[in-house]
Formats: sequence, C-alpha cells, structure tokens
Amino acid sequence: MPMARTAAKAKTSRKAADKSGENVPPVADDLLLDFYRRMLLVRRFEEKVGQMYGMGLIGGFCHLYIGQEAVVVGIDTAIGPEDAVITSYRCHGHALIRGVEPKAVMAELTGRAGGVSQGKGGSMHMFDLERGFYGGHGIVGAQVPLGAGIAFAQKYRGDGNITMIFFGEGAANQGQVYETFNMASLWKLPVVFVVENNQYAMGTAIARAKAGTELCHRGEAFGIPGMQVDGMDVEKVYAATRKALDHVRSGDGPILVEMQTYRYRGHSMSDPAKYRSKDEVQKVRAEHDPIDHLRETIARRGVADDDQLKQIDKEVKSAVAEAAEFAQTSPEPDLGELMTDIYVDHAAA
Ligand SMILES: Cc1ncc(C[n+]2csc(CCOP(=O)(O)OP(=O)(O)O)c2C)c(N)n1
Repeated sequence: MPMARTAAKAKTSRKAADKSGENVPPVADDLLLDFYRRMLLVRRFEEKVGQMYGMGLIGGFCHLYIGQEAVVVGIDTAIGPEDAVITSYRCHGHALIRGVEPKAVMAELTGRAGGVSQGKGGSMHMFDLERGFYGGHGIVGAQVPLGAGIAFAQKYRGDGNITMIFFGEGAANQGQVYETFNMASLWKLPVVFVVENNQYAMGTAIARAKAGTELCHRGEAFGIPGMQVDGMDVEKVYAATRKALDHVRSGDGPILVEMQTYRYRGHSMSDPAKYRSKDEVQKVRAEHDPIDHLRETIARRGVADDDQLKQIDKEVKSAVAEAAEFAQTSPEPDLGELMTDIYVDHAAA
C-alpha cells in the first residue's frame, strides 16, 4: 500500500511479503453495509470521545483509534463469537466492535458504574469476558504473552477457538513478543498475531526505531509465516483474516498478520505532534481514508445511495449521543466497590 510508505521507506526484505488480501472477490452487499455501519460507529464514537475529553468529562490517558477502523471491523467479521481478542490501551474500537454496548464503553470512559469495567478501569481497561474481550492493557506489549496464555487454555481444552492478539508496531520491538512467538510456535497455539502498524509509536516513526520495517517477516525465525495487508481496505482485511484463520485452524500453529494502517490523531490526548507534518496526515486522510474508500466502493457497486448512507450516519450518531448522555448520568461507582474485581474470587468461582 503506498500510504504505508509515507512515514518510512521499507528496506528490501529477504523475500517478498505475502500480500494476502489483494485481488479478493467482492463481498456481499449486506456485508459491505455492515462494514460501513460498524466502521462509522468507531469513527463517530471516537470523535465524541475527543470532544468529551476536551470538556473535562473523561480523565486519565485516552488513545483514539481514528484511521484504523478497517482493521478491527474486517477482523471481527471474520472471527467467531467464541474466539478471544486481546489488545493494547487503544481499545475503545475493539470493545465496541466485539459487541460491548456503546453506552458501557462511554460510561467506562467517564468512570461511571454503568461502564463495562464498572467505571474502575477507564479508557485503557475495557474488558468483557462474556464477549471474549480480554482488554485493554496499558503496558506496551504485555497483552502478547497474556494472549498466548488464553490460546494455551483454548488448546488445552480443545474447544477449537482462536485468540487474536493485537499489538502496535512499537510493541513489535519488545523481547516478550519474541519469547511469545517462540512458545506459541513450539506449542502450535491457535493464535493470530496482528501487528497494527500505524506508523508511529508515540512520536517515533517506524523507520527511526526498526531494523527492518517489513514487520510481517518478524515471525520467520520461529517458523511463523507472515502476511502484509492493506489495513485501510476492510475487504482486504476481511479476506486476509479468513486466510489466516484457515492456517491456524489447520493446526499449523500461529500466523503473523501486519496490518498497514495509520493513526490520524495524536498518540494520546496530549501530543505535541511535532514528529510529522500536518500535510502528511492530510494526504493520508484525502487519499486513503478507510471509510471514504468503502463509501466509494458502495457507490460504485450500486449497493446504496447517498441518502441511505446518510441515514446510517444519522443512526450511528444518535447511538453515540445516547451513549454520551448515559455516560454523564450513570452514577459513580459505590465506594464499597473499591476493593472488588481486583483478584479472582476463587471461593465463588
Ligand atoms: C512497557 C512500556 N513502555 C513504555 C510505555 C509508554 N508507551 C505507551 S504507548 C507507547 C508507544 C507504543 O506504540 P505502538 O506499540 O506502536 O502502539 P500505538 O500506540 O501506535 O497503538 C509507549 C512507548 C508503556 N506504556 N509501557
């Protein structure tokens, strides 16, 4: 994808990347509209979060997902409800798309009792076991070995489920990631490692911190095959994920999928943005926006007209407004909740 080269010129790699997801057959009309609605939900939700943060209604760290919507939606559509998902602190979109109610995500952000983690986790700690959503983790890369543990349990139980482990390209330099690759491959764990390569780790562009920017190759020493995917195109993400799942389901162990994407907003809400130009961001927005791209596809294939798409936007905005209202009116957690949900209650379990 040309966009991915705006921040970094990829160095020549040992062999050509598996560009899985290219030339994929078009998906059904209904699915295209479903992609659209869900990507728009993440976009509008995050825009609202940005506003509410500015108004002082949300405290602590807060990392928006705007620009990366095609990744989470394409992947979630390919996996099943019993599969597990674990990710970093940039987790609002993942929680929403896994099926957590927008109200519960927003109320978590405002620290209210109606939040998905009862208002005690905040932006970085969305967690919903019922939906197989294992968070939301603030320590860079920590979710990678944790995810392998979930996959180990899946294999041990023989339930046939798969764990999707998301991490950033910044996290991809960490030792714990490679220790996990080793064990996951050795034990043939049912894992898809998803690197969301949004080009920047806080203020560090990928080329400044990486010896070898084609991250899809980073599992090869461990026998983990890699795929490189245009993460701004939801159809390609969906097709590549299905292929990755086939590999894992066949019992061949993990696979690594590099999703080439882009973060439009700052790393978190306080970001001086001195590490890239406004023109760079504008160019990606103008030429590679995943939602604009999908809208054009929908129009070109005659799946829906402008009015129908506007109606979807209206419905999404209204769900987000309702979530924002709930997040401001839900009560704060009771003080008696201070010491609960810290350790597993083995007596009750
Ligand atoms: C172990 C650890 N080191 C450093 C930090 C500070 N930190 C938070 S986010 C971040 C950048 C991570 O970038 P990346 O993995 O690319 O994910 P992205 O934020 O782009 O989604 C850093 C260094 C941290 N939270 N944990």
